[in-house]
Amino acid sequence: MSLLDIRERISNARSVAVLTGAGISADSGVPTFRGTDGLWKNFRPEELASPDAFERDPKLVWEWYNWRRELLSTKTPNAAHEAIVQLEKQIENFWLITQNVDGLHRTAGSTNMSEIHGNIWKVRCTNCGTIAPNHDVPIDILPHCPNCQGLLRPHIVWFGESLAQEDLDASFRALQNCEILLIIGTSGLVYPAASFAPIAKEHHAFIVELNLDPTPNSNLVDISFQGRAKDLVPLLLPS
Ligand code: BJW
Ligand code: ZN
Repeated sequence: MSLLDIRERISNARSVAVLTGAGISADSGVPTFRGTDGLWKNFRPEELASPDAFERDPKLVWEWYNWRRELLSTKTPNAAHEAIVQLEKQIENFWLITQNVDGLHRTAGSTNMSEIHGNIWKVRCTNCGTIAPNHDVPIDILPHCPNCQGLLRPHIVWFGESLAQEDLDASFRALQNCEILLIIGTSGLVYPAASFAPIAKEHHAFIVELNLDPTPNSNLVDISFQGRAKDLVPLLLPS
């Protein structure tokens, strides 16, 4: 089966879900998590993206986020992000589930979406829970809540933390109802997103994976294409 066949299937589908990971933003120059260019000062992301790390050393964790915010502020969506916006416009029932916190899907114009791991351009008060947009580059370290002076943290889901129930509900709804699931640029290692392909399969979705390399999902999906997201995703757009 070729990409052209998949395009044909998509053009006839009434419901499509898309799951994206860091690979889609790699084509915009954003480092992936498990690639070596994702390292900062020799820390692995797993060492910094946790509530324990923030409790131990909030300044260090905020410095890491400042490094990433600075880098991201120079990046723009690529052809793959843009193709997904077009899919949303053309498919009757469309839902994008992204693990990315970089906000590039939103910048590109996607709206029917769940950012299941949060967004690096939002902050949350550790005291009163208020969530607010924040685009400061760099952000003042340590940032405090204008309402209650509590310490602000990134509005991001760290390891060991639960995803927002409304994001899980919207994701499960999309996975259970889609005719086609596209999985783009994720290593498929992090839960609960790692269980999304099996859920869609149980509900008889046709699953297509697009990734530079094979992943744990490759054996489960109906078809897997190897290549760059920015080259492959635009080829799936119904003409
Ligand atoms: C290209 C490309 C190009 C490159 N084109 N492709 C069940 C079993 C075992 C463990 C658990 C479990 N349930 C929960 C856990 C614990 C944990 C977990 O999954 N651990 C695993 C590592 C085993 N999960 C959690 O803690 C989650 N919480 C949760 O489940 O709560 C309930 C609970 C808690 C505890 C126990 C049990 C239940 C929360 C997970 C939140 C993860 N958040 C992160 C960090 C955010 C920090 C930040 O950004 O600031 O989100 S982890 C990190 O990985 C980030 C990403 O969104 C996520 C996924 O990574 P992704 O996107 O797949 O990137 P990479 O780098 O891994 O892969 C890139 C891919 O792109 C590669 O495949 C490349 O080939 C490809 N690629 N260039 C196309 N140009
Ligand atoms: Zn507050």
